[in-house]
Amino acid sequence: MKLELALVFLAIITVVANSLPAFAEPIISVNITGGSEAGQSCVSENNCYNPDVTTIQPKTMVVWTNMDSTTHTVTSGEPSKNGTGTVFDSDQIAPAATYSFMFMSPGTYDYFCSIHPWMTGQIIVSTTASTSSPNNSVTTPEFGPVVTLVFSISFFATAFLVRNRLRFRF
Ligand SMILES: [Cu+2]
Repeated sequence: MKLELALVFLAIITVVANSLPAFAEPIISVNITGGSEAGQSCVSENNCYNPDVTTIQPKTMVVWTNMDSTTHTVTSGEPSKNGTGTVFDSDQIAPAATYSFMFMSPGTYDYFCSIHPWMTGQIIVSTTASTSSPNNSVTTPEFGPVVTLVFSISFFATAFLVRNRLRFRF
């Protein structure tokens, strides 16, 4: 009887573990390129933010990582227009630090660095496009380790129960 209960318990754990990706939002990363404060090269190569244009689905988290040795910002809007920073504004991102923003609604979101306004980027949120970018892969956070953990627990629990059953009942 205990073994049957344990197997039901393991089945429930397995179902819960398999449903986790439904709750984990995709994450995509954009790098703030080293040397961006100097201007010229990243502007001509369109990679001050790398990639400078990223297309994602709604409910995708974008994480900007400052790979430069100086402070930058991720500020919504265009530097030549009013109302910048109204959708999102990272404030100052220190070297090696990150800023994250979850995009919920479809649309085209321009952004720039308020300290170095020649640095521009764009996030396109589209329900029809798949989440993609040329330099990064989409990751589903914390699902891999959970699966491994659950599998390990299930394996050892089953082995333990089978061993006990063999010892006590046969
Ligand atoms: Cu900057």
